Order: sequence, then structure tokens, then C-alpha cells
Amino acid sequence: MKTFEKIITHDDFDGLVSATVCSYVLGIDEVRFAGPRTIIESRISITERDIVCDLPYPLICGLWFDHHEGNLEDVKSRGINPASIDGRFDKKDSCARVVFDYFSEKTEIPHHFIPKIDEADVIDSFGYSSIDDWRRETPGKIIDGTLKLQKTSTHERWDYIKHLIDLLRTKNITEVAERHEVMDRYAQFQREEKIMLSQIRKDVTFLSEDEDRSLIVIDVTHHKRQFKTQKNLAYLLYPEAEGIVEVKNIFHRDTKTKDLSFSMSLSLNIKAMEHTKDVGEIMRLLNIGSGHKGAGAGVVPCSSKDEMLHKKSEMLRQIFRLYKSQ
Ligand SMILES: [Mn+2]
Repeated sequence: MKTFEKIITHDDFDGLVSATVCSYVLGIDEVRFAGPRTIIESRISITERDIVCDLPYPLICGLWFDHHEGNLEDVKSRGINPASIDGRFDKKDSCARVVFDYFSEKTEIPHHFIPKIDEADVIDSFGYSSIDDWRRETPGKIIDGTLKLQKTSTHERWDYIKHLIDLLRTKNITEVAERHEVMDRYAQFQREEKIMLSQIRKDVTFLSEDEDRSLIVIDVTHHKRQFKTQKNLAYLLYPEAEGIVEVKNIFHRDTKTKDLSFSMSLSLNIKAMEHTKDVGEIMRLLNIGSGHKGAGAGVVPCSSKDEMLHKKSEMLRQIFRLYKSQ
């Protein structure tokens, strides 16, 4: 068996659990964090002695674990046979599941890992059965919330994730979620979420033709700066809505461009029923992007402010019309 040096993982909950399994099984302490762009732009050094989890394939690495279909397509389009890559790709709900299945076939993994993998599946695929189910506190969701803190530096954040990996390797997830360093961050996260919710409340609109208020429109194009929103929080304001369309300007580095991005998703309550809606199809019909049934996104380039305002309302009307026709 090869000897491995370090783990490079996505800095989210799925990446955390994936790295924890690898770290436990292979006895590796060295962990680095990255986002998909870091890999695509080769801004991190990765060697054949490294394990890469929940991220695009970096061309050279020791083991690659992933579950994002788009990343598999990229591998194929580069003319690489995915079967020739060590590790595993599988279309599971989480990368943690892929890693767990892979190592379970080779070695015994303690039972306390099972709830961690189950939570990663639900959190990473947003696989909740209802809005209430989504809002219900679980140890995984508490830890996930602490990873979403805005007021923290990248280094502080990575040190914290490393600390969590250390704890989760041997302790059960409930015990970890109850620790003071987790609880303190979670309280901070809840405060930030409240602020976010009051911001969303200001940015929510409905189209005039949408008499039933079925599609929540979150329009953040008037903001000069870019900030992260959790658009699903809008369901707390309008629990009966069937979906959300968020429209924002694309930022290039820190500069606001006139190009628009539309992202749309269906509500958990709709997904739990039999329905004929297909968000990805709407994006494809409008020729602006793609996606799957439950969620999709598209980009509309604009060259002037007038054009942007015109295309914004035009596109929202089209999205609504197609949605209603499905
Ligand atoms: Mn993932």
C-alpha cells in the first residue's frame, strides 16, 4: 500500500467528515482545506502522496474521492478514464459516504462513524423531508452551522476544522456538538442567521402575476457589495411558497459586474410531493444554464445598466411562466 502524506478536503461539513474517515483509517494528521476553485486554478500543491476529498480531480494525487457529477464529467472531457484513478467516485449524497464505503470494504470502521456519515448525506444533499425537518437541530446541523460563521478568519476557521477532525475521529458526534467551543460558535451563527433573515425580508418580492405567491424572488442586485445569503431562510417568512428564485450580479474578484445570475430551487414541501416541476429544464429552455429537477442556475450577460434591469424583469417573467406551465 502507498504511504500518504496529507489530506486535502473541501472546507464544509461533508469535507470535514470525509477527512475524518481518511484521517482515522490511514492515521494521517496533516489536513489542508480548499474550495473547488482552488483546485481548478491549481493554487495548492498536491502530490501523488495526497488524498483529495469532495473536490474536483487535481490531475495528480494519491487517492481521489468525490460525488459531484460535474467533476466526473470534467475528468472524462479531459480524456481520462475515471476507472484509472485511485480512490472512488460514486453518485452518493455525500462524499463522506463514498469514502466510508470505500474503506469499509478494506477495514473495520467504528460504529460512531455511522451517524456522522448519515448526517453528511442529509446536509450535503439538502435531503430534508420538510421545512420543519430542515430546522430541527441535530448534532450534525449544529456543527455545520459553526462552519458557516461569517465573522471569522480563514486561518481561524481551518484551525477549528482541524480541531473538529481530531475530536470526531474518536468521539461520537453528539459529544462533539455539546462542547463549549462548538456551542459558542453555534450561538454566534444563530445571531448571524437572524441578521441574514432580516436582510432577506427586505430583498424578497413577488411578481405581480404571481397571485398565489408561489415563487419567492430574492433580488439582491441593489447591493453594492457581495455577501453570502442563505436563501432558504426565506421559507421561514413564506412557508407556503413552492420555490425561490434568487437574482444577483456576478462579482469579478470584488467588483460588481452587470452580468446577472439566477439561481432557483424548489421548496422541501414541493419536493416531498409528486410533482412535474423541473428547474433545470427551465434554465435549459431559456438557454441560460442548467441544473436538475429541484435546483438550477443560469447566467445572463448584460452590457449596460438599462439592459440589466430590462433582462432581469424579463427573465423573471419567463421563469415564472415556464414554471407555471410545467
Ligand atoms: Mn459534498
